[in-house]
Amino acid sequence: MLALLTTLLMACDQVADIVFVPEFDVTYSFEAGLEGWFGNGVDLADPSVTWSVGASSELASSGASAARLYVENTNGMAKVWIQRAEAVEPSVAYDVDISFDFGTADFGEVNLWRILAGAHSASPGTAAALTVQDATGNGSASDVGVQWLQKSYRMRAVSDPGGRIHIVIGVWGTWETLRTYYVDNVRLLFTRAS
Ligand SMILES: [Ca+2]
Repeated sequence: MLALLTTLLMACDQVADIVFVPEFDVTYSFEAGLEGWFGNGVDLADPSVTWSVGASSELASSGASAARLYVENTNGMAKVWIQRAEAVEPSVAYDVDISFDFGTADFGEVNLWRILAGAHSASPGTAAALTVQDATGNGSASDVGVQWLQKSYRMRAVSDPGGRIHIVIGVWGTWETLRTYYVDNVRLLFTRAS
């Protein structure tokens, strides 16, 4: 029995030896501005949508400030996000883990927006290029103000010939109203796809 157990443990050790580790592991907390991220968006006309993205000390889940996204979704279809080009190896497929804290006051089951979180070979210029995730609700049935949710997504992306993968974190405005969201404690892991 002991011999069998030892064999199993050795097998486990061997499995552990071939686990792929992230090639790039970066974090952002927006303590010194947007730290290389910038605001971007699509479908911001008819009528013109007022929006802004910046570092803010209003709220934070880590440290003293976070990225703040503000959208007056007057056309009912605005998409606004923070974006950053990460430097990786050129023309390589990566599994990309995007995790972050998402501050949202959206409550209930209706009128929620959708979260955007994507890794792209080129900067997305249309709604169709975006990666849409789950709803923006904070899980409360009533208005309890901004709550921080831990979000985590995995996707595959191929870097461009210049060695860049474009990361997008934001919101898809599916309801005609104005909203403010916060993003903090971002971690990006790039693991070479096997
Ligand atoms: Ca922070």
